[in-house]
Amino acid sequence: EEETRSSYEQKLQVTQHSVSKKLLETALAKKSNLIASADVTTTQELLELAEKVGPHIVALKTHIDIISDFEYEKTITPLKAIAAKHQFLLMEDRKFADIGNTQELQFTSGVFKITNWADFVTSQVIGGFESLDCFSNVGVVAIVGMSSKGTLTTASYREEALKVALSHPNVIGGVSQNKIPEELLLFTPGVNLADSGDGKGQQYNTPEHVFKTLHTDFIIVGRGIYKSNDPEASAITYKTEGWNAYINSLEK
Ligand code: 5IU
Repeated sequence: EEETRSSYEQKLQVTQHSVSKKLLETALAKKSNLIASADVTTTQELLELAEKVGPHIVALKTHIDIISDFEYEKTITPLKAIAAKHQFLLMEDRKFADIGNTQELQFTSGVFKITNWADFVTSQVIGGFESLDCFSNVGVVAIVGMSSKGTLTTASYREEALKVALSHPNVIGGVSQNKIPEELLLFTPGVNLADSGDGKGQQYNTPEHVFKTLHTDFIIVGRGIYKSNDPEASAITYKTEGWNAYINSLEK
């Protein structure tokens, strides 16, 4: 028998973090739990994708270090404007994995200056509790489990990772392919309606599966959207599938 899950409204009532609140409010306003992963390599592709999918997503997930022509003013300034116009958050998938001092430098310095524009970032928790202290002005999504074949995020690793995530005030949620405690938001990548893998270790599930069995809160879709001939139409499809799967997951 399936257990019930908390709704976005219920999570909104108990959450303390301003970024969780924004995510949940945006989800309810747009009837969307979709995060588009913008794994494109030029500023033009990034901005075009953001403009097309913007109305349908709660957040755009970036890997800002793969943009080959990155320039703060040319890349970030217009991206922030598109995010404000279409009301979505910026999630930098940096997956920090170092000691606190180095993570702080990676977060604030270099050309990307992530601290100035990201609403939330992903981080490994392998550096321990204090390594996350530097992210006090954003939300942190802790990497609890990975979607790739042969990942080392075993059940015992995930259990320890969750202890760090649950105890740190900057952490709003986790990335995982398994259920996590309800007080954290669950973000699930590895979602694709057409493929079961990519030949490079990625493993895909459907929105239906991740909402029903994992009680996920947000699906993360990359190639299913940006590789499609019509990214906007695909975003609408994933938004609709994701929302229907969420509604179904509320029923016992
Ligand atoms: N991503 C995963 N799996 C993980 C984690 C992150 O796929 O376990 I942690 C990222 C990698 C990529 C996006 O940026 O999510 C998924 O893209 P595709 O939908 O194109 O596979």
